[in-house]
Amino acid sequence: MWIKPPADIPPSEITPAEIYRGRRRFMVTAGALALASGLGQARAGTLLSSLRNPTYSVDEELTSRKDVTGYNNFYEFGTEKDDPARNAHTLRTRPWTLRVDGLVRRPGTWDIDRLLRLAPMEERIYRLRCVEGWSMVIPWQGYPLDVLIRAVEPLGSARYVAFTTLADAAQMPGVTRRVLDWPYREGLRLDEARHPLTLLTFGLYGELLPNQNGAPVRVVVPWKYGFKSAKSLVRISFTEREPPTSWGRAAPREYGFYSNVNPGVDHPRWSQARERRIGEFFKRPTLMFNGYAEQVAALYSGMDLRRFY
Ligand SMILES: Nc1nc2c(c(=O)[nH]1)N[C@H]1C(S)=C(S)[C@@H](COP(=O)(O)O)O[C@H]1N2
Ligand SMILES: [Mo]
Repeated sequence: MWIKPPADIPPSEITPAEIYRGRRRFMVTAGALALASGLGQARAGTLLSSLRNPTYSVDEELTSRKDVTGYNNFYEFGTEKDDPARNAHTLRTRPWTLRVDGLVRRPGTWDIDRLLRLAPMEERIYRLRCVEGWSMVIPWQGYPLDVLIRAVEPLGSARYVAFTTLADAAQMPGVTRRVLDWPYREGLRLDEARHPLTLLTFGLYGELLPNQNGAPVRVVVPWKYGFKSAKSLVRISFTEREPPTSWGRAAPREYGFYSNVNPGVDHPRWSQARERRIGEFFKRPTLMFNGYAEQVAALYSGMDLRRFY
């Protein structure tokens, strides 16, 4: 089965996932993938067919797959950059469910393979800027979070979404250390969550997400610092009030709820004016909203971004 391209993508832009690797391999479409995962075989390395969405992709050199999957922040598996790649093999990503609840007309529990098939997989090449001062360019596979939001029908009173990620000490050695208040929690304003750039993400480099990158499902919010992009989601709740976040609770002066990439607002302990693109030597200037200002600035018109950092 081949997934029909979304109507706004010209066929000339369709790029199969195999371009990433020289090896010839079998394509696994979403249908076959569901079958494989039913048999307990879905794992990192399983190909995920997708269609490049050029409207939401940047034309910049990709960060190597080795760096994307080897230099990570995923504190549930340790605080060193190479800890997640070394330790995350213990994460079991099947079976897996995502609970969607709170202020919605259709709360429910989504099996990961049903969630995978909810919409056509798109490939989007996004910049990711970590609050620590490094950045990457990553080809993700996913579809807009708004597809799921529409499916669950938020009530008029819903103003925020709260993300909760897995915290299981049996699978995640870092959870036994109290570096953060587990489970890892994040949140977005509802209009941010519904923005077409906000991606519910299942893969990278044309394959199911490696565990260290947040398998089996994470969110990617490219105009915000990386920590807003919560990994290994188990619950999405719709709320009326701004939800608490793990980093906000750990250090409220340093990590605000918005955490938009902003070269003009420094972290209290370091400048955010420049960044090191992983794989490059010289630093480059950090762009307002990580370079996505044209698409997202309107979300914050009239807001003082020094106060709402
Ligand atoms: N559950 C969870 N999600 C998380 C983190 C984490 O420690 N735990 N780290 C965040 C940070 S600080 C960054 S920069 C990105 C890194 O994503 P990547 O490793 O896939 O590049 O994941 C974010 N999501
Ligand atoms: Mo980060």
